[in-house]
Amino acid sequence: MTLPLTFSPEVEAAKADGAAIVALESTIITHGMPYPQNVETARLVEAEIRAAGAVPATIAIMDGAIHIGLTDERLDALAQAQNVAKLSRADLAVCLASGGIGATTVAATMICAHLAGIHVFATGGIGGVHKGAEDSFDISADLHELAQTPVTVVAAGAKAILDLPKTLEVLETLGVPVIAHGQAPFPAFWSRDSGLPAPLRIDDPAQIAAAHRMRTALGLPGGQLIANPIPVEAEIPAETLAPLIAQAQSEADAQGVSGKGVTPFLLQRLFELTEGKSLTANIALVLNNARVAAQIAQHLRG
Ligand code: PSU
Ligand code: MN
Repeated sequence: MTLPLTFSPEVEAAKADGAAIVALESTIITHGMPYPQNVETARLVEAEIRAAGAVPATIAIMDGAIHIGLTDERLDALAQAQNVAKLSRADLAVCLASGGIGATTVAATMICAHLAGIHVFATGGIGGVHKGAEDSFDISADLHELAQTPVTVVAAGAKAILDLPKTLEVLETLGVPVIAHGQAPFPAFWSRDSGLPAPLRIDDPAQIAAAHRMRTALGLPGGQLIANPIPVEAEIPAETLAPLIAQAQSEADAQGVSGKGVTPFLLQRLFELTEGKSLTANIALVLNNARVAAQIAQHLRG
């Protein structure tokens, strides 16, 4: 069976030239932001990567193929489509085999990026250990993917809707390097400081790339999580968010939201409870991550 990989003309050319390429996920488009901000943000993020001298490769499943890089028409169609599946490691093959339309989470994007020979990926925040996981067992497959697929993921830490101490513990257990960029603390998505120290810190993108290559040389599977804080001017203080997160979480519990529905529900409720401020911050941090990912990708070509 041949691998159902379809490259956009832009990414195809970048691969032929050995140019720097940055993968982008699509769940943030279909399940993380409302239309039309989702498609506007996706275009801004792509533009940011091009401005930083790299080529963006937004990844999604359409028409039975893994699309590496979306044309403008495909990006628009995805952003407006209803009932797009949220794909992780478990459901990627089924979506492809059945010809459905699917958005890739961090886990699925890492798998597809690796198949496409792309080493760096920018997103907003990774999935992690949910609050109350001791009862629900809700731990994102993103964490296990970081432990087994060799892609460097640039994110603004993990979302403050998660249990961050437990998320860091699981990452440590799985042997995932968690590397803060430009500061010592582990960032908490909308806020720069989670109150927890990051296990590792590297400020130089070239050194982040060297660490990526070193893992491969050592025969260690898995990637790296680069925890890049939201820009100062865009952050929402953790104290402001804490009561709103608690409210959103108790609503999710009361309504019996579970499984794949939890993260999209919490993000949507926070968007409403912050009167859109969470989305503005989310856009700023993704752009910032795209910039850093493009710098790392310059040192991980080919
Ligand atoms: N970051 C965002 N918005 C999102 C996500 C990340 O700013 O919607 C998505 C990512 O695709 C991530 C997923 O992989 O949420 C995690 O979902 P879960 O908790 O169900 O594993
Ligand atoms: Mn989950």
